[in-house]
Amino acid sequence: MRVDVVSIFPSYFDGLELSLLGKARASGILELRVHDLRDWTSDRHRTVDDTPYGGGAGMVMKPEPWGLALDELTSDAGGDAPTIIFPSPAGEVFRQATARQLAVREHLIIGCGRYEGIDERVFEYAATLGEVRLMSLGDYVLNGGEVAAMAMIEAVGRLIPGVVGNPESLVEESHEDGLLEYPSYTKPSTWRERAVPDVLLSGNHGAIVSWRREQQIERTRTRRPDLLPE
Ligand code: 6GU
Repeated sequence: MRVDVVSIFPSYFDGLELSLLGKARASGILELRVHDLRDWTSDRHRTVDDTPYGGGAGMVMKPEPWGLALDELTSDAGGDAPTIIFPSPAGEVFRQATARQLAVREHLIIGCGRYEGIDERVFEYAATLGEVRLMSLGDYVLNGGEVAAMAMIEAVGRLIPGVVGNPESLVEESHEDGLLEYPSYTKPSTWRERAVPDVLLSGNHGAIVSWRREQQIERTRTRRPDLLPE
């Protein structure tokens, strides 16, 4: 998979050189390229923003650098049209199901906005070049798309075959089956007067499977009732 990220703070993405995603990049499973939006400006100050038409607080990202960036990053016309993601608190919520959809795409482009947002015409123009999706991490406000983009890249990247060493560890996770994950324990069997639940030491595999399932349901009911059917 190829992922192009466009940002005015490319060094945010340095962290994606670490750990599993870093290995996936080194091995070529994931081709992640981070670009500086200012490379597509032509004025002396490398300007990417301007005041909003109609007035109001803050600045809006100018369309011209975004247009040139999108043209360049979509110009090698081979394969399917890319999916173009704009992290935005005004977008649809990014979920595990979203990550699964995106993990089978050949080419993702992620455009990170700052300030009060990007000129609306950029989204219309991007829709002529690929499938556009505005995506939010949840109902709170970040200063820009970078942190959200990193979360999305990690959630999608780990679903690409070969990125996570043991594919079984992908199925037994929170959100993969619509429930929260069951609690985990390791040695010692008693720590600071707290014992590991007996069932996990019983060797009774069937009992362990049902206990874990009950735990998943109970945790989901108390912590995330919104995930359960009516
Ligand atoms: Cl994707 N962007 C910003 N700026 N804030 C957010 C968000 C995205 N998701 C949640 N809050």
